Amino acid sequence: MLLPSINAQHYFGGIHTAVQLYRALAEHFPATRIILMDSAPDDAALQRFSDHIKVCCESDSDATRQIVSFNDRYGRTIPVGADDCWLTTAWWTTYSAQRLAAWQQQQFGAAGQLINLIQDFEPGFYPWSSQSALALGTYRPDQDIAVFNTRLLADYFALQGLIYQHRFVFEPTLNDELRHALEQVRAQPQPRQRRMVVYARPSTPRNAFELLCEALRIWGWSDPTSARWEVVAAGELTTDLDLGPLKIRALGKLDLPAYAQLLATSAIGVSLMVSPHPSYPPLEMAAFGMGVITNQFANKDLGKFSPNIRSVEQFTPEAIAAAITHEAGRWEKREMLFDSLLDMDHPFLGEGGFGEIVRKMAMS
Ligand code: TRH
Repeated sequence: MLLPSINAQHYFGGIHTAVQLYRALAEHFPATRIILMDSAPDDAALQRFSDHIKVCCESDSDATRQIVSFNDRYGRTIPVGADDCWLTTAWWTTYSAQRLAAWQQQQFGAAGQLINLIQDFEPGFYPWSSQSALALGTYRPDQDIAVFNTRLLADYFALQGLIYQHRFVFEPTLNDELRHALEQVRAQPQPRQRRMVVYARPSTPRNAFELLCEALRIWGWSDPTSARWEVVAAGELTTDLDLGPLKIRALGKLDLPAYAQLLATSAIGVSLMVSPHPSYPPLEMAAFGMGVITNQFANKDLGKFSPNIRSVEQFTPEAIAAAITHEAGRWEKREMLFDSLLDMDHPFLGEGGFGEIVRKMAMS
């Protein structure tokens, strides 16, 4: 598997999902390695992979579970065998693996199979540019196996004319640590505060941080009850923000128990995502019984999944502010549904796992 990083600061939903698929596939391979393309693993990350050993990129090791740093790769090479198969996620890891597979073709007469775990429509992360063109170029529906994170995303690809001959689709599920925390919360519910949690990631444009701030500012100026709310930002923000009518308290990236505790005790969550993928936070917030504000995009409308989710159609600061006002009003009148999605038979709360997909892959 080629991955950007396994370090905690990069370990959000996408990388966690890739690691889960890797672990399910690893059971079917005599040896596996994780090749890290962007950041060398730190000690804490290596401890989370205690069944793997760290191997220098140039050594031809026999270890059955390896972690290889390949971030510092100028002028260096990596051993590749005829039987190596590739699992990628994030377009630049796919780009690299496709070139490694072409090298196998030249050397050994056959390229290794490539499984592309597609977790978003990545050309959309850039303006029309070299990057967007390269990202688009990594979609090879005639050659690679696609594993789509959500039916929504698979349908979006089909709408773009990208129809993979070999494709598998899964619905993501609540992370095990969060599931455990949710069970505890349901057994012993805690009082909720008049607190709003916003998913704030200024470094990932798809999470629309500027729109979020502008919507909060409009809400702050237009709704007198906003002054009673505490607004906290989870994700990446490390210093508090003064938006004028209201302040955002920065929480940075929380560990999962602290994140679960925050969701269990807060009333409203705002989590935007300019992409056909739902992203995990709106589903997690809804699972923990919060009133959630997110946005529609192309074929995505999470409002269909839960009465706890308000999915704005018009992606404007005014529309988002109006949705926040509405949810805040429901909280004041205690009209909100604080049942988790658990009662709604949503796949996000199902058992999940990649066993079924891996079995089907082995059969095809
Ligand atoms: O990996 P992500 O940044 O998102 C990716 C991309 O958005 C990609 O486009 C998407 O398709 C893919 O995931 C599935 O993660 P995301 O979805 O934003 O989820 C964040 C996760 O991080 C969530 O599971 C909870 C966790 N988290 C923390 O551990 N601490 C925190 O403080 C917060 C806010 C979240």
